[in-house]
Amino acid sequence: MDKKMSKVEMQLEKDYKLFQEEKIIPYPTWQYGEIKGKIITLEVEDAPDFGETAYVELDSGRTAFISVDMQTDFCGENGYVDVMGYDLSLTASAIKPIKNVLDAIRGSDIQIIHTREGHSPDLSDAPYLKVLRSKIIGKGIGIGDRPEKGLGRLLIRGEKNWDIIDELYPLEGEIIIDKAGKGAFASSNIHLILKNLGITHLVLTGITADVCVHTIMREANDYGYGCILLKDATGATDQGNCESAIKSIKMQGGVFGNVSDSEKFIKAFKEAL
Ligand code: C5J
Repeated sequence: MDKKMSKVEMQLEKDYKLFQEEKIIPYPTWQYGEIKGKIITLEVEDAPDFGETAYVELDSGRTAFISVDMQTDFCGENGYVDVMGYDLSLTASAIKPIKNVLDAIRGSDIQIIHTREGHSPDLSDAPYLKVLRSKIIGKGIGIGDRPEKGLGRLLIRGEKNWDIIDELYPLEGEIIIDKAGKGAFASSNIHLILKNLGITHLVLTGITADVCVHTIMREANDYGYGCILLKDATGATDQGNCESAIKSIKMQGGVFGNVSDSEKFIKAFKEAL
């Protein structure tokens, strides 16, 4: 005798059929309840397979836009990334697309969240080997040290270089999450905040694509959040790593979520209004 289908199995049949007909990954109202804001239908690339296009539905009232670590230390002169000798233009390229999205969504019901990576002045919350390796690659100037022309101690909370760059500085009402790690779920209160706000989907931007953005996306994906990376609103210390990080999200039909870009997101957001 056939086994009775569970609620999840029945829903999967329905949503699979919808995807076959319309290429839409629907907002799971069966799971989260009625839409709180507006439905945003966002075009995502290379989904489910490379060369194909699909559409992901988001509830604006349950979506968080996350700008990861847009700090001087990661995209400004004499910051951490600069001291390590990397090309700053690769990480700074994310600034304009992030600003464009912020300009479009500020004042809406999408929750804006900024993260900052950093450590306490006595380095007590910094993994020792992380600090040591940074000193080695920085030829004596690593996490906790002050570069000759720098604004303060690298990646130390409260220092000017650790803070978010002026162009993207959070406005009142936007949430700032301080994290001591590359990810955020193990080293900050982000999960509590997202749960308290009823957030189900994350639109990820910021730097660096292959390190903090990817780690947060992987963590969030495992916790069941729907994640979308805006690929032009991210960057890395190495272009090849950035491209690989973006490509790896798209494997297996979207192993860590989906990929779109800032223009598509702004367009979808405006169409939803
Ligand atoms: C790094 C980050 N790359 N924000 N941090 O060390 O990605």
